[in-house]
Amino acid sequence: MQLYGGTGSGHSFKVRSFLLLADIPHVYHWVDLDLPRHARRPDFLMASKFGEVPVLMDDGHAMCQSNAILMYLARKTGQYGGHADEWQTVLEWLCWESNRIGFSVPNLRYAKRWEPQPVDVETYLQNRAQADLSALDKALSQQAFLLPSGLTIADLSCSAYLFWLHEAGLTLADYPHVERWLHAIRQLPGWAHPDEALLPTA
Ligand SMILES: N[C@@H](CCC(=O)N[C@@H](CS)C(=O)NCC(=O)O)C(=O)O
Repeated sequence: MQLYGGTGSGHSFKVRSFLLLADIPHVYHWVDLDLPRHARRPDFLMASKFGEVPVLMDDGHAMCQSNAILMYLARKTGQYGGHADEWQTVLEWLCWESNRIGFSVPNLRYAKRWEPQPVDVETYLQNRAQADLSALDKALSQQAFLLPSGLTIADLSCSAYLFWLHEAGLTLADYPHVERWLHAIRQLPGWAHPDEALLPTA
């Protein structure tokens, strides 16, 4: 397998962390997201339907959209998909992520770190991120991971941007169950922080 990803991209990190934790041999191709879209590496331009990272190449097929890729990997490898009767709940979390924590936290981080937004916009994003973190904290107060059986792609998806939460101006101490959950994920064999996992490889 080959993965195209970029520095600072939590969407890329979801897939990279799956491959690292599951110990799946793959080649990581770093894409320079600071370049204008048309100037990015030609193999990536060919493979990327929407011009975004991540893109996973497997058996000659190019796949995009991080949560769809996670579903593909879980089904293909039999890892991190949870029990069969948990699959519907896994999908619920993936859909929730794309519209909630995967929207609020990355956009707030982007505003705080790279491109300041009008105060009203930042307030909107901050309120939304806080609500999303509270929802996660509540779910995680009941069990160690989002699904009873243990780590699944729901956890990899929902946690991806939270390893940079401080860059969004928020503090994990306000969400103790989320903090404990992220700590547990960090301890898993093969896990690497996104700042390291998404760097160009030699
Ligand atoms: N919905 C997509 C979002 C992917 C996305 O937003 N990728 C960003 C990096 S995090 C990107 O490629 N940005 C560069 C660009 O749009 O030019 C997914 O889940 O994979």
